[in-house]
Amino acid sequence: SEVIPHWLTKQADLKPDQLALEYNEKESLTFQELYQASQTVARQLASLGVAKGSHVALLSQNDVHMVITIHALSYLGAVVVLLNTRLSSYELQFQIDDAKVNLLVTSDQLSYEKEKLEVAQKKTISELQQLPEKEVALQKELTLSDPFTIIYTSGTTGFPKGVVHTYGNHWWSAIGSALNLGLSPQDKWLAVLPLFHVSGLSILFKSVIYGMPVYLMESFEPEKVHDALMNNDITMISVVTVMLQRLLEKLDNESYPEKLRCVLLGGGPAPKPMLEQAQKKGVPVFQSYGLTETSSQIVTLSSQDALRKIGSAGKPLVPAQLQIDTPSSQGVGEIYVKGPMVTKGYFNNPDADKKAFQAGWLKTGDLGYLDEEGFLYVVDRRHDLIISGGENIYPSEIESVITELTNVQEVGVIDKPDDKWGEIPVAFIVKEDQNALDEEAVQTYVRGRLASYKVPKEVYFVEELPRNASNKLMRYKLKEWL
Ligand code: S0N
Ligand code: AMP
Ligand code: MG
Ligand code: MG
Ligand code: MG
Repeated sequence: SEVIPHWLTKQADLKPDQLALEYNEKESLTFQELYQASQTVARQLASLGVAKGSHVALLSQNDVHMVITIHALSYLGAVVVLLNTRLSSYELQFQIDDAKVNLLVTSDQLSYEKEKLEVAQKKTISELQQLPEKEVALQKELTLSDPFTIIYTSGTTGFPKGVVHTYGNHWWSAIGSALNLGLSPQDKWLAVLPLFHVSGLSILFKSVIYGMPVYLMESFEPEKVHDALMNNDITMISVVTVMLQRLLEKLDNESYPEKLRCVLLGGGPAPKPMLEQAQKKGVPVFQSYGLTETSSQIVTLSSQDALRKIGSAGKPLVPAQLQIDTPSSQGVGEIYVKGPMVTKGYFNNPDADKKAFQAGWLKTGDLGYLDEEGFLYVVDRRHDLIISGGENIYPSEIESVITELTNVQEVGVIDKPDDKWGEIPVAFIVKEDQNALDEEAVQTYVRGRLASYKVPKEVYFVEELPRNASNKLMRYKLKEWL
């Protein structure tokens, strides 16, 4: 299988003094420093027995230690399982068990989660830093077909699936992006999207593959991001719609510096009025389409085409292909994609693999069409998927939790359009008797079990749910009821 020199070791050799990471507003690491820090942590992890093939889960907000730990694990050939900090303990435990995790590493801030979760070994970042270094041979090369990261993505059945990314997936994702967006020695990419999503994580690999600095931010505070864009020589930033909306609100009577050349927008649909407003304010938005399974963007619209093709997600990247499966008379069909950035499959889940892949193509479940020039328009999401602020929710995950409540006979969850989050989940419930359950009780129960963005914002109690002849819930009817 194909092998490349370790990407961080390479940059430490080529550009030792080049800035690799800026964090906490004023602190920074060069590639040489990032390399050394990562090698040290790799040896500390080795003292715990972490080795090639180990599965190490990381639960952390975006911070410098998270970046170092990810690179450290690559020096050991271990697989990183990236955990979403907004999930409940139940959801985290499912992923830890499903991914066969050997060690959990949490940031110090999230150490309370560590206490609740069951894993063979657990360490906070501070505890990790106390460990002795074990002298082991660290990887000098990366084998492109080796697995490197696992990120869970919601599934239609209510159980999330672990998307496995190889080094090659991340490599080709970064290369495809650079061939599309271009590279400049001045580039600096602002990472405020979570590193536990491929949207944020992919920026780290672009950094070590391009030799490009990353400006890392721990949480999305619109004023702080605005100031960083104004004052810190940022050329690229990745955002989801809700972030761009909040940033545009901050941009009155001024514009971003000329050097900000790309605002990469992805993770869900982009409302046209927002795109038009961005255009008016001179913000260089690049719309994109991508999935966790495609290791980040796989289709992108350049800002030059943004107005002419408003609403389009663009064209597939150089190494990628796209086709519309069995299009209707209007040309709408399921979006299939193919390319070396596409995952080879889910972790330990042959059923999911069987459903998702066909003859080398990933069946995305999304519906779209191509215009006469080959630009992609995404018209509907994969079955029933709700996207709230860039976070995915399947109705079935919420339905199965609500069903656990006594006095719930049946429940149906749908999405409702929302000005802030794009979509929010709402629930329709048929009670067994008329008493003893109100909206708040339902919300409180769900809040104890699922991430808070999955708590139905509205709960309606109804006499019955609309079902078709084969007893299938007709969600579109529920949408009409709204
Ligand atoms: C939008 C974000 C930042 C909002 O979080 P914020 O404001 O920091 O909230 P908190 O302070 O943590 O919590 C306050 C309350 O708000 C609730 N809440 C938080 N997030 C959401 C949400 N998404 N929906 C609804 N409610 C939310 C909290 O629960 C809390 O409520 P209470 O008080 O009740 O507990 C944050 O949500 C965020 O970071 N979103 C983005 C996630 C993301 O990255 N999604 C993309 C995933 N997709 C991919 O990775 C593939 C596509 C891709 O790679 C890509 C995507 C975008 C851009 C580029 C690319 C690329 O191709 O490179
Ligand atoms: P995730 O699994 O979190 O990466 O989410 C991927 C899903 O987000 C896709 O399957 C789509 O349903 C949705 N999505 C991503 N990009 C777009 C876009 N440009 N327009 C509409 N939906 C999108
Ligand atoms: Mg997903
Ligand atoms: Mg916040
Ligand atoms: Mg998502």
